[in-house]
Amino acid sequence: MSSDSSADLNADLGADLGADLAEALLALGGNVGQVRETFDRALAMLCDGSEVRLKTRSSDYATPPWGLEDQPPFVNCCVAVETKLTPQTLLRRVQTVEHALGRRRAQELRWGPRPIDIDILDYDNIVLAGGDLTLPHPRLFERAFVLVPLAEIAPERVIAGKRVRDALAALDTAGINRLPPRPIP
Ligand code: A4P
Ligand code: MG
Repeated sequence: MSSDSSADLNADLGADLGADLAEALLALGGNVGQVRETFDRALAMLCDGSEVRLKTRSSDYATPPWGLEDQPPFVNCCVAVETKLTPQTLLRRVQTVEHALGRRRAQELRWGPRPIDIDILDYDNIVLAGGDLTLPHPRLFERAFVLVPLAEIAPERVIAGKRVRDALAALDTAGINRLPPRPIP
């Protein structure tokens, strides 16, 4: 490193990021606390601009609870990021962020209430199964709360042979509503 100034450090990290970049699609959801603010914090923690860079963020959507219906509505969004992390390292990073923002898996019901959940939907079309990471996300195509925001940012993307907008057309989107942008504080 040629200099110890933080500006130069960031410039060097930015240059590194350009080397071997993958694109990952992530789904964020939550229904406990101020979820939209939690999304902002999650993305600020996750997308440090060096190892993970935010490319596109969908609108936030209010969505009816899926899987376990007797719980408050969720807020969901999707993002595209560029990263030089491996898929497994990205998974550890998102789980660290979830934990920092109050998610406690051991105390949750499956598909139950949570302050934040971050799923990796796709990572450069890699197929993985059997370990602690399945790619693409196995329940992606069952979930309008994922496909509605994903279709906003990547309608033509083909994942596991299915175009996102076509997969969305096969699902019931009743009750899913785009939330207006929040005023800038
Ligand atoms: N894991 C494997 N593959 C992946 C991947 N591609 N991305 C493993 C992320 N994690 C992956 O995760 C359990 C384990 O899955 C992790 O340890 C990781 O090693 P989890 O987040 O605790 O999973 P879960 O909640 O039990 O199940 P699942 O199917 O991921 O469900 P969700 O999506 O987390 O369900 N309704 C609405 N409207 N909106 C929602 O956001 N969310 C849920 C939670 C239920 N209903 C919802 C929503
Ligand atoms: Mg999950």
